[in-house]
Amino acid sequence: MEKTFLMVKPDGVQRGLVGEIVSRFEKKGFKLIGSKLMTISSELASEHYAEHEGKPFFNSLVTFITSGPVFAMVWEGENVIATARQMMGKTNPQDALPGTIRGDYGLTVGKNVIHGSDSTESAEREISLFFNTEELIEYKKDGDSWIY
Ligand code: DAT
Ligand code: MG
Repeated sequence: MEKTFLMVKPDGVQRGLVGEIVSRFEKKGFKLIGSKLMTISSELASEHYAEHEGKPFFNSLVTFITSGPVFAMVWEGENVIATARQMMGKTNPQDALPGTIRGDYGLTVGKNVIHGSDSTESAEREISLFFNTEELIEYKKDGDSWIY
C-alpha cells in the first residue's frame, strides 16, 4: 500500500493544529503508521529541502523549519501521496481553496502549516530520512473493510 510523509510544521504545532490535521487524515480513511514530535537539525532540514538549495527562500525556509518542534508522520492508503497533497492545498495559502488545510489555516507561503511528499520518489526519500523501519508500525485496521 502507498505511503507518504507528512509533517505539521513549527507554526502548526505552536498554533495547536496537530490534532485537527491528524483528524482530517484519519477521517478520510488513511492509516497512521508512524509519528513523532521532533526538532529538525539544520543538516536534516538542508537535506530534506535539498531540491530548493540556491533559491532565494532557502535560508529562511531552513530557519523556519528548525525554529520549533514539528510533528512528523507516515500515512498509508490508496493514492495517499496525491490525495494528501490535495487535502493540503496549494503551496501558497492565498491560492489554496477553503476546505484544504493551507486554505483554512494559512495566510502566507512562509508559514503554510504542513509539508507533504509530492511523488513516490520523494515519499520514499523523506520517510527514510525521518523514520527508522522499527518506528513504522504495520497493523491491520478493522475499519478498512468499510473503506476499501
Ligand atoms: P510544497 O511545500 O507545497 O511542496 P515547495 O516544495 O515548492 O512547496 O516548497 C517548499 C516550501 O518552501 C513551501 O512549503 C514554502 C516554501 N516556499 C516555496 N516557495 C516559496 C516562495 N516563493 N517564497 C517563500 N517560501 C517559499
Ligand atoms: Mg515540496
